[in-house]
Amino acid sequence: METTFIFVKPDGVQRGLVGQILTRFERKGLQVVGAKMIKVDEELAGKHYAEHEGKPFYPGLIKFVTSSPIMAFAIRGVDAVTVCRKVIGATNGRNAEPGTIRGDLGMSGSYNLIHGSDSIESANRELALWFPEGVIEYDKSSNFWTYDASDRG
Ligand code: IDP
Ligand code: MG
Repeated sequence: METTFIFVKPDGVQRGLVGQILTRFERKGLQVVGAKMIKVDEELAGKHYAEHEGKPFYPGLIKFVTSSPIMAFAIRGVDAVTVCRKVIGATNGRNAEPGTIRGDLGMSGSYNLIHGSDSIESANRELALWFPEGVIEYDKSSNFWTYDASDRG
């Protein structure tokens, strides 16, 4: 099992899409192990997006994610990092495949509804940053029918 970090960006919250977006992960069979609404400050936004500092879109990105509340989630499952990135889709909603969150719900490359960790290392770093209190540990009974225990997948 992996745990990854996602957040619904201000555009997703303002457009009333949090429920629809979370449903994508729930119906896939993933487990929510953390959830909270946050009004992000510049310090947190800067730490989260440190890899993009210096890029032309960075100032706009920080302004965007601090402009209005976000909804943060910790999501768990087998290969959760890769699976969530696939569910989310390509960065620009106009290029993202139909069936993905960005492909179905978005038209922008910056207001693209949702963030998802891009590697296990990023997930661990981002979870420590956004959920310093840790995630919620509990058994999800439906995992029994979500995964075939005999093939470890
Ligand atoms: P990702 O969210 O698909 O991982 P990244 O390349 O990590 O995409 O970029 C982080 C975020 O920065 C994007 O989700 C998007 O909101 C914004 N962004 C990325 N590239 C551009 C761009 O070229 N113009 C404007 N905003 C961008
Ligand atoms: Mg990224």
